[in-house]
Amino acid sequence: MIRCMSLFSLVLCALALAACDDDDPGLGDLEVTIYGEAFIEEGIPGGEAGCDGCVEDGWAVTFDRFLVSVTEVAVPGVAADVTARVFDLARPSGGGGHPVAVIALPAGHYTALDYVIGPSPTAAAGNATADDVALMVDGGLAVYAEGRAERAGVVKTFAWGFAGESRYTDCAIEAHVGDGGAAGAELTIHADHLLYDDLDSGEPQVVFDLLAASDADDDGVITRAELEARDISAEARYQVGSRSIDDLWGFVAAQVGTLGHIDGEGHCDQP
Ligand SMILES: [Ca+2]
Repeated sequence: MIRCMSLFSLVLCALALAACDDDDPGLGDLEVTIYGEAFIEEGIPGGEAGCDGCVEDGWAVTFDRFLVSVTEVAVPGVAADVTARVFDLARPSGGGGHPVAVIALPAGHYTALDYVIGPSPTAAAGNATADDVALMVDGGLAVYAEGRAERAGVVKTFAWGFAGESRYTDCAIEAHVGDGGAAGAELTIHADHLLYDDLDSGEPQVVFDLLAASDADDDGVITRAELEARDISAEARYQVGSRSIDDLWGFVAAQVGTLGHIDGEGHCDQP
C-alpha cells in the first residue's frame, strides 16, 4: 500500500507512483552553486598555438566583471527555484563557486538538473552588487562580460552585454540526497567559449586576434558596433554551420549560448 506522509512525497507520488514505497523517504537538500572557474576568476593566460587552457594567439584575457543572470534552477518534475539572481563570477570564490539555491527534495538519487540563464526584470542580487543588478535588469541582459586582453603591451578592453536566454536541460548530475542530508550541483560557466573560433567544431581554437583586429578606430576599446561591422562570412575559421550569422557580434552572441555546463565539464541538452 502506498502511503505518502509529506506534501513533497505526495507530489512525488503523483508524478511517479511506481517510485513510491511504503516508507516516506524524508527530505534532503540539493545545494546548487555557480562557478566560472579560474578562467573567469583569474583569467585565461596567453600562450602559443596548440596550447591547452590558454589563448592560442598570445593574448592574455582577464575579466573585471562577468555577470550572469540565473532565472531558474529545477530538478525536472520534482522541484524548482524560479528566483532570478545575478552573479558576478569574476569575484574570487576560493574554488567553491557561489551559492545559487537550496532545493528541498525527497531523499533519493538525482541525475538531472535544468537551469536557465536569461534576462529578468525582477532579478535580485546573488553575489553581485546593486549596480551590477541594475545593469542587468535595466539592460535586459542575461550575460555581461567586461575585461581586457593584452599582448606585447597592446591592450584591448571590452564590455559586452548579451540579451539572449539560454535553457540548459537534463544536465548530468550525480546527486545522492539523503534524509536530512545534502548533495551539491555546480552550474559551471566556461568563459573560453567566448573566444572559440568555430560554432560547431569539437576542437575549436581559443583566440583573440580577430576580436582585437575589430577595434576599427584603434582606441583600445572593442565595441559591439565594431564587432557588428566585422563581416566574418569570408573567414576561413569562424564557421557558423547553417546559422544566419555573418558578423562577429552575432558569432560571439551565439557562443554565449554555449557557456553553461554542469559540475565542471559535464554537459546539458539545449532544446
Ligand atoms: Ca574601438
